[in-house]
Amino acid sequence: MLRLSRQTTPTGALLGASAGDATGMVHLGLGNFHRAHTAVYTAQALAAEPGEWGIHGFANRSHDVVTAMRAQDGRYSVLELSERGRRAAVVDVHRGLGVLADEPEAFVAAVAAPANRILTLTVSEVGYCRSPRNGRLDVDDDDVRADLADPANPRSTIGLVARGLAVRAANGAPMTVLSCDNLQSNGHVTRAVVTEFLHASSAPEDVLAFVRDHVTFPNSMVDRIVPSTTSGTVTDVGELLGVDDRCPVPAEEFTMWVLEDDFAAGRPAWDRAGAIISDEVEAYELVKLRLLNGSHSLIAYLGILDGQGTIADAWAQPFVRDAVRACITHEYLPTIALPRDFGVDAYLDSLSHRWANSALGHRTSQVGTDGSVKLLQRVPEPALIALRDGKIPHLLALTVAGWIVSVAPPAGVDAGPYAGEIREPARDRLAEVTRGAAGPREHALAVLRGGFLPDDLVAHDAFTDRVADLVAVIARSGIRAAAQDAVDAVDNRRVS
Ligand code: CS2
Repeated sequence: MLRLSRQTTPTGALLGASAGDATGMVHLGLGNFHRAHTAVYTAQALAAEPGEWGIHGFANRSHDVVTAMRAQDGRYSVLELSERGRRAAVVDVHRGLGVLADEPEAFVAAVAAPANRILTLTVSEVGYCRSPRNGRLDVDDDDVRADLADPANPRSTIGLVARGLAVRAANGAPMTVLSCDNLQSNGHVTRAVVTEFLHASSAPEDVLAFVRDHVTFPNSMVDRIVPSTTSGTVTDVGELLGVDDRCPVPAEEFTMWVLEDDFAAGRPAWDRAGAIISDEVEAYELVKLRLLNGSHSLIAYLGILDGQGTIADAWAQPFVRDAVRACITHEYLPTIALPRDFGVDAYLDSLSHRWANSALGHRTSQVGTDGSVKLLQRVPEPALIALRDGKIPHLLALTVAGWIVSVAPPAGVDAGPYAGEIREPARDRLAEVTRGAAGPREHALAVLRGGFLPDDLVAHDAFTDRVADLVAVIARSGIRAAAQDAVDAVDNRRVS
């Protein structure tokens, strides 16, 4: 079979339009999410309204996608998987490719180049270099510390973005930095950590003024479930398009993007590609981060501890549905001011369908990955709202307990066959703080007091005790018993 390229792309298989030769955007984080989301919206926007918006994309460390895309004239396909069938189309909007770890100076130069007017980021929650304890720039992180001492040779994401903007300040061309990660107020957060970095590294006043006055950081809510690529993805694309694509991206059909219209130097016509321009982005973010992502984490950890390899298999278990529904009804929904005219019942229905999509093969371990950082966006705020209202958030406590047992099982507890697939950056530190714990309760308390969660949440004994109890129930009687215990307790939630 011929390799995918400009010449071999089948007629009619192009998604939206190709970008022109010039770049207008830089993107950091060339993983599957970007390639099935922002890049797809860009291809469709270019079909609606041409413009110089080719993307110069940088992978963080891995060469795999860059090597494969280079061999395919920058092209790859998106494979949509639903219960109704499969569909593939080719995306062609990347006009420069690089690996950040190999050539950070090329990234800095691309950010500084006036022709590039938007920097988009999908660096995951981990990339924002924030302290789990207070959400500010994590000056205890080794890379951040090194970058603050030598800001001209950065290696952390925020150090690199700050460096790019500092160099750009010399030409003064306005720019937009657009976070496409699952963080509450992702634009505000990005501005805050970049600005903190510039101050802490003693950036000159003209750089600070440039970033303050000429760089915008719109908030955006991004949504599309995008699993990892497998050999099955390559085979499916081969069957559908008749070409050999070595870096296709599987994705669900559903896609959503809500953006604040705060662009310093223009943007592609993403609204004509279905993106929603709104002044209520933060409300959409809350809906998505809690109802989808928070529930997703609960499904993932309950599933992992129940021996379920995929989200669809986990969601098929009645005990998982009961726990997630209780969590949404009693612990997430009461904490959200919904956007105007938002149809919450239809949204919850669509979530249920999306999680049930067994064609996707979305792994519980993928959603369980990076829990120490992802949960911070999902659990502490709603938990604090309940606690301040005198209620114990039992299902949020269960989410944390599930994470602890999945990534750092107490002695004698078997977390099942899928727990080992989870990538967890805090694994070593978790093992360190729990070493020698007298039992599952003490084990859990050691994690809770180990600096992994915000100080103001850990200060609530009602919460830490409940998490510790649930870890003990999981250790003694299994995850189903713990989920039942948490669901039974919701009717009786007052802190005694
Ligand atoms: C998931 C998200 O891995 C996770 O934590 O909750 O990646 C989720 O699939 C996307 O945010 C959906 O938009």
